[in-house]
Amino acid sequence: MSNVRFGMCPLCEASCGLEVEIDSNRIVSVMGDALDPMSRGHVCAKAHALADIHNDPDRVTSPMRRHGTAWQEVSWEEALDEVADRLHSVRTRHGRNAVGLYFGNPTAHSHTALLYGATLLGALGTRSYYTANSLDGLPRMLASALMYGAATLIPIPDLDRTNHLLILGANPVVSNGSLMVAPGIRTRLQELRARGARVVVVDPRRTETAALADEHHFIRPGGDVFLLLSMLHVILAEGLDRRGALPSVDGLSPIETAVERYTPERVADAIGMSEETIRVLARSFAQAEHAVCYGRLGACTQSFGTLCCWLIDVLNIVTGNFDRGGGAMFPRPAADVSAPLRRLGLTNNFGRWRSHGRSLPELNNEVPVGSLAADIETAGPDQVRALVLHAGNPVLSVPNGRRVERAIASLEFTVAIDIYINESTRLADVILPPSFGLERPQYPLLFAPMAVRNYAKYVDAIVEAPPGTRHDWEIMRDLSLRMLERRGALGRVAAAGTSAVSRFLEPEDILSTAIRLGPYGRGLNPLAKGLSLESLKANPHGVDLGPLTPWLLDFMRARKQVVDLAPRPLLEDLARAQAWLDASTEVAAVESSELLLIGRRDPRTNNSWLHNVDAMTRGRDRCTLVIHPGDAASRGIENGTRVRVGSKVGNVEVAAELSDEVMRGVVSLPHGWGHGRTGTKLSVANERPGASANDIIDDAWLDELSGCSVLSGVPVTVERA
Ligand SMILES: Nc1nc2c(c(=O)[nH]1)N[C@H]1C(S)=C(S)[C@@H](COP(=O)(O)OP(=O)(O)OC[C@H]3O[C@@H](n4cnc5c(=O)[nH]c(N)nc54)[C@H](O)[C@@H]3O)O[C@H]1N2
Ligand SMILES: Nc1nc2c(c(=O)[nH]1)N[C@H]1C(S)=C(S)[C@@H](COP(=O)(O)OP(=O)(O)OC[C@H]3O[C@@H](n4cnc5c(=O)[nH]c(N)nc54)[C@H](O)[C@@H]3O)O[C@H]1N2
Ligand code: SF4
Ligand SMILES: [Mo]
Repeated sequence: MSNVRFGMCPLCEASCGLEVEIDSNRIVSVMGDALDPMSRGHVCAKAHALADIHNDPDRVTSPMRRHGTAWQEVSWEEALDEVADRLHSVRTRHGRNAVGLYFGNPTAHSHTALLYGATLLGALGTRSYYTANSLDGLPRMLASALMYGAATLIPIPDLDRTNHLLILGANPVVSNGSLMVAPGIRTRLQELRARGARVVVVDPRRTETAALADEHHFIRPGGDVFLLLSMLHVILAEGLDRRGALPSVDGLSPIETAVERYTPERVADAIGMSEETIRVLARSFAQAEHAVCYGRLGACTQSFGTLCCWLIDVLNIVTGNFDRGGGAMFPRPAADVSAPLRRLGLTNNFGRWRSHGRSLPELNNEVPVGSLAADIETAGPDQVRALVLHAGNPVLSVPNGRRVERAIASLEFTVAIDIYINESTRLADVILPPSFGLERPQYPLLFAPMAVRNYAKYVDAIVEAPPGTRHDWEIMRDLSLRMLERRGALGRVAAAGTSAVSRFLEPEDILSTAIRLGPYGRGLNPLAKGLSLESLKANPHGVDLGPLTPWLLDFMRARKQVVDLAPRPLLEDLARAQAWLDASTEVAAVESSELLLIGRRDPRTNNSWLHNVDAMTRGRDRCTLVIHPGDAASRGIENGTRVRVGSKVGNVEVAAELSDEVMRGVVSLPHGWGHGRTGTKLSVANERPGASANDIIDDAWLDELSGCSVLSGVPVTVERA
């Protein structure tokens, strides 16, 4: 007999509420939950993939050990012991930094993995700690650490109340939003425009989001920093700022000095925008009653990503649109596990150590993954010789993926905690299979703090995980205990302590305490009214906690802190941007044979790993190179022509798709493809392999300040294959 249960989609930040029909342990249908106060019934095509992955015959459902090219099933005890022995052996011989740890993107979508990830990192005690954040939001976090003293304070656009939304380098209509939890974004943007607000998109590609906007302007990839400097120049020069109403900030006068030289005349040609457009963008933003500039991946994972994130905030602040309704705001989540760390000043550590192979700076313990291959290849005391890979596919997701592939293959030992034998995990010695998606409880621990409304929601597991799997957090716990136990008497004491604590502090216990002690919680009084894990469980649709309210500036004032508008490392990094501007004006005069590569997301993809679901990849080829007809003509390229796209690090061959949706000089290729490699078990994905954008993205490119990989605006050559 089938019945209906309520769940949450773990695939992207939108975390949509689901109404799931199940029959025994089979997912019959997945629909949007109309009663979810955030997603209001919205789901995208990908939600249906949850059922396919749950049942995917290619899924790993028992621990596996590799012998050459063959995999052998082993028991959990045997697998965990072997992993702990091998990691411990590397650690004993080469030191703790010789064991690397990588958390991929889905780690962020499992609150239980997040809570126990810290335990695993603690047990490994390694400085060779990487996450997908250094392919994504690292510059944003560094800007926050430098300006507000906390990397976790991410300004979120108050989407539902703004009058003017300026979007730089984001395509939320396809991505469903990032560092902005706003499920059903298409409807929200339509509602926004229906009440008279303007949406302006700045992007080298006329995107699906641009199609819904009032205005779209092309910009040369990497040019945003100069657009922002120049907009600030116009606003300050024309007295359009709201300095009278500015909160307690430091550093307005260094900003005035810094932007002085960036007149629209100076930057326009280099960024491919007219002077008049820059002026109009600045004036309309400053004159709107409530405006907010929202920048995401395209503005973040580029050469000047940290500068962009900083200047976006400066723009919001000087126009009076910061920590104020309709502007950039800071949600108040029900469970804010980073708040105690923030209070202790533990979320603004930067550069305490540097990565071994490329000397990239640490931010709150993690070093940029752009250093991983070099950390493995470079001899020395901290050389990485073993790797723990959790929910990541760096072979496809990190620039110069072929180098990453060779590096991981050369390791002494690798363990992957993953649901698939994919391009990265096939290189592991042992794979430990976790539960997935609707097979475990969910709470948006990382995403409620980024939502455009305050809300909370907890859902239980809806279906049972395959019998041979374990939850991510259990795997992390058991691995941590075994690692500690191997470290002599002290280690055994630590293991016993961790084991005892973890019995009382399972993820649900931690979550329950955090909610109780949070801003809406019952506190320690059992009779008091307020939010608790139990009350959330009783309402699986979720609870609306109201619109965003201002709090950060008061909080900082009470602690005698001020927003630093002009942190020194950022001012200094402007020199690097200036050098780019000087060089680019010279280059612009020459007809360049190189084109600038940008990415593109498809509504049915999720980075590298939904391609094994037939319904997500069926039909037209999605891994094409979009090129402007003008750039195609001079190369003899027509629609459908196979082209070779190349750079210093490699070549790929894909079909060309001619369209003026990209600006002249820019080509677009999606990432996450490049399947069909020997040893993978992805029967559907391997039939439609596509090519990996990261096989041609040169890893030499970095946002040098943060060390974040550059995914956008890298030069490539394009010719007929
Ligand atoms: N060129 C280019 N490269 C990019 C990007 C780009 O735009 N352009 N985008 C970047 C971005 S934003 C990101 S976030 C990264 C992502 O980079 P990664 O996180 O390295 O890669 P994913 O493709 O997300 O792979 C996720 C892996 O997790 C596994 N998985 C799924 N669910 C679970 C689970 O519940 N538990 C466990 N243990 N495993 C699970 C999947 O099988 C898959 O192997 O890629 C980045 N790379
Ligand atoms: N369907 C789908 N949804 C996803 C994902 C997916 O793979 N598929 N991945 C998820 C993940 S992990 C993330 S982090 C989010 C990312 O979500 P978004 O931040 O919305 O990222 P993208 O959709 O890649 O959009 C980035 C935009 O930046 C533009 N761009 C590139 N370079 C520049 C530049 O120099 N300047 C400017 N102004 N624009 C530029 C690109 O053309 C593109 O339109 O999406 C999430 N949602
Ligand atoms: S937008 Fe789609 S993928 Fe993202 S949470 Fe909602 S249903 Fe899942
Ligand atoms: Mo991401």
